[in-house]
Amino acid sequence: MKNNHLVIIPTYNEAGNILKLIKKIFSLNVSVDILVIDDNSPDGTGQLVKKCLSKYKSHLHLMNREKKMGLGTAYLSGYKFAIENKYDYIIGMDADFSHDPYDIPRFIEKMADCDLVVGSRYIDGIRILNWPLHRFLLSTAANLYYRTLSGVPLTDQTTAYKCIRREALESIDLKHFYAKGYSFLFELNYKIWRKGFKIEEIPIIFSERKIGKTKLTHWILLEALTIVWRLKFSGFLKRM
Ligand SMILES: Nc1nc2c(ncn2[C@@H]2O[C@H](COP(=O)(O)OP(=O)(O)O)[C@@H](O)[C@H]2O)c(=O)[nH]1
Ligand SMILES: [Mg+2]
Repeated sequence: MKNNHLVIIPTYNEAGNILKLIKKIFSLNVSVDILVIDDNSPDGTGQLVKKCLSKYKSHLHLMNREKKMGLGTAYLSGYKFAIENKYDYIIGMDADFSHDPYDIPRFIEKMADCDLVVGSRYIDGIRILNWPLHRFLLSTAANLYYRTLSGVPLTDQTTAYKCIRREALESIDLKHFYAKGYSFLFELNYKIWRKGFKIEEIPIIFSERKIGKTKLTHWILLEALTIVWRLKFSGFLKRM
């Protein structure tokens, strides 16, 4: 029988991390299922997960997509799966251990009175380990930019570690998202906030990956710069 909550993990070239992460999550004292969304990683991440599907039976799922299509579209496919399979809470996290799996129970606990819980690296101080300075500056600038322009009251607008109630996901149109890449993370917060759902943050520690490489590209950064204007402009057109 399936569990009530689902953890979505998008992967691209995470062969050194994914099985360890799956094992760690299933060893926690929480009942969650896992969905890995792999974009045909050349390093064989998808095949590794496929081999251990039978071990975890109905609690581990794998979605294989034919090519790299961006983090945002991976999450959208995962959310559709979660809605179809009636999971209550849907947690998103990176595959590279930047997000500590031990935080999962804290997200679930906080969800008792929230619709979206966001893991923030920036409430009550800064909790980032081993990030190069340019990544930190980029993240800080992106947060300031998004908060000032959009009004979304979060200290961390771009974190992927978050937990959403299924009803909140069902209320937004998953077919119409502008962002394909990392800025999807902001677009989702923005849309849920605009619907008036209750959003809270919990502090998390983010540690830079030890295995594998980042997939952040200049294209993703360009999309991140324009997304807030596209959302604001579409809202303006709807009001006309
Ligand atoms: N399925 C899928 N996963 C992706 C894609 N891009 C990034 N990821 C995953 O998204 C997570 C965050 O990516 P990462 O490279 O660690 O970004 P960073 O932490 O910002 O440097 C990791 O689990 C990646 O494997 C993509 O295009 N498709
Ligand atoms: Mg990472």
